[in-house]
Amino acid sequence: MLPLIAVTCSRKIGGSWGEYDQGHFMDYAFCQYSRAIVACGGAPVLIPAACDQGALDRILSAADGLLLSGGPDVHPKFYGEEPMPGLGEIDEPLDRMELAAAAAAWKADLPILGICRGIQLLNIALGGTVYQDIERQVPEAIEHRQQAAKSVATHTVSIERPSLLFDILRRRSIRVNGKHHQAVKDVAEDLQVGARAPDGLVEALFAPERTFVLAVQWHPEGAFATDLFARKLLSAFVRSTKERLP
Ligand SMILES: [Mn+2]
Repeated sequence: MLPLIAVTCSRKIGGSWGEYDQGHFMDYAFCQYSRAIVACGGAPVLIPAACDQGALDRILSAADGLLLSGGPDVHPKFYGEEPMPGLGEIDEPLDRMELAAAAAAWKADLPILGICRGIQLLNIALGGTVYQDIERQVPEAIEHRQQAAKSVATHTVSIERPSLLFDILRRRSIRVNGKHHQAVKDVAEDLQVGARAPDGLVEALFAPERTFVLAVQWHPEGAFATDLFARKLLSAFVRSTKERLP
C-alpha cells in the first residue's frame, strides 16, 4: 500500500497570489511536488485553502505525512508583527488552513516536510518569526531570489552536524536552488537549525524529538530530476511516511 501524503496547495492567478474562488490551482507547481512524491513511492493528495477544520481533520486522519508547500507570504499578525514595507502578497484563508494543518500534524507526530513557505509556516505555527523582507532587514544577505531556473542550484548551504539533514545527505555542504525573499528569524523552541546560508540565514529546520519533521528553504521538488540531494531528501520523507502503514 502506498503512503498517503497530504500536500497543502496555494493558488496563483495572473501573477498575483491569494485571489481565490476563480478555480485555478497552480497546476505547474503542484505537478512538481506530486510527481516527486509519486516517484518516491507515495500517493499525493492536495489540500485546498478552502478546507475548514472538519475537512482538514478528516484528510489528516487518513494521511501518513504532510507536505507544507511553497506559496505567498504568511500574514505577520500570525507572528505578532505589523506589515512592513517589502511584505509580499498574503492569502489569509491559506494561512489559517496551513497553520491548522501544521498544528494537527505536529500534535499527531505525523511526518512533516516543509518547503520554502513551508519552513516559514512551520516555524510560525510553532511560535517562531520570519524576516518580512530579507533585502530590507538583512542588508548583508546574499541573493536568495535566484533569477536562474528553479532546477538550477545557486547558493551553498552548510549543514549542521548532528542533524536530520546530515543523517539523510551525509554532506556538510551542498548547493541549493531557491526563490525566497523571506527567511526564518527567531527559531521556534521545538525546532533546531539544520542548515544555514553563507550569510547566516536559516535554510533548514528540524525537530530532534519527532519521528520526522524537516523543513528546507530551497525547492527539492524543483530539482528532483537532476539533483541527487533533492531526491535523497524527498525519498527520506516518503520513507518515513511508509513506516506509518499497517
Ligand atoms: Mn536561500
